[in-house]
Amino acid sequence: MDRNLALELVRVTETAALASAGYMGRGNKDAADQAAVDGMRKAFSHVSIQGKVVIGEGELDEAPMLYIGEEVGRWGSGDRAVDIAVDPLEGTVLIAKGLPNAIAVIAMAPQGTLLHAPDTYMKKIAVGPKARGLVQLDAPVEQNLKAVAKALNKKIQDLTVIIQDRPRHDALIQEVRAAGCRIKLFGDGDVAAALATCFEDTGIDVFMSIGGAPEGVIAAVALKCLGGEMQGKLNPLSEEEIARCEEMGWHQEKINQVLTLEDLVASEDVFFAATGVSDGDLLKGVTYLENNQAKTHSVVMRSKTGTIRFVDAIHRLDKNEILVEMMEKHR
Ligand code: VTB
Repeated sequence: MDRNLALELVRVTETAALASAGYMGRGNKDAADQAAVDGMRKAFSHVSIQGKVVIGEGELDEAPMLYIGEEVGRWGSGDRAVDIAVDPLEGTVLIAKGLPNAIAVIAMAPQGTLLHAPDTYMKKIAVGPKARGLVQLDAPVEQNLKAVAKALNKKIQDLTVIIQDRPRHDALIQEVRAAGCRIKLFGDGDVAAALATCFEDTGIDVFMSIGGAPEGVIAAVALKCLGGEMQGKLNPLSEEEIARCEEMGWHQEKINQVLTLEDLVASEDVFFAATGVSDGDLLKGVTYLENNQAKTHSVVMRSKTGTIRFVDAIHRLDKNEILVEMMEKHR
């Protein structure tokens, strides 16, 4: 992939964010999600790729748009064949309640290189570049935290671990507390939480959680671009999830396997783009300005070149054709 398609991708995440941000605090997570999906799909048709969704809104029968297997992009004859992973609105509950850290996000990689993760839970660990290679998903929590503290030249009491606020993490939280670390609990949106480990300003050093496997693959693309480390292991929590794994050819032995960053994303030329929908640790959310304008804040990355761009944009909601359509439908 020669051209920096990341810049094309940011238009897609911007459109999803702009389409859904109007739903902030309006208590309707499904409408917000639908708006993001709608915006993302519309904007995709202008991107010069032959894209296939490998992680999306679900199977064809359960999602009308951006379903797994859907073709996205312009599909021009010279366009590159790519795997696409999307989460048009990562944190639908966050937007419905007006809480921080909702983002619109896309990951892209050469065809056949993104893990086709079943939609089940996944146990995950992520750290920034300085602690890369020093954590092991299955190692005792304290051992990992000590290794990270050493790599970051910090006292263990000064480490901040971000964990999703769920009863399934009660034991983990106890272990992190016993090790003496600080904890930041978050309600939803574990892609943003994993990403935060790679930016010192966020104050977040380690991400440990059991969250969605699809979100794990998306975050892994970002961590690859950022030089961080991420590992995962499928963690189906119900009979239904086990059946879903089996349907996709994940038998018990494969489920138990620790997936390295390489297993999650088997390419060194991957792209990631995210736009803030509500204000977050890394990205500000959409703000509305005078004269029908709105401002977005995004981050775009490419692993091959290692470039990380923060892109601020001011959009005219009454001039851009796609945005005009989105505003009519969703505001
Ligand atoms: C996870 C996490 C996501 O929802 O899928 C979570 O990866 C669902 O957890 O980022 P629960 O089933 O406990 O609610 C998110 O937080 C948002 O989609």
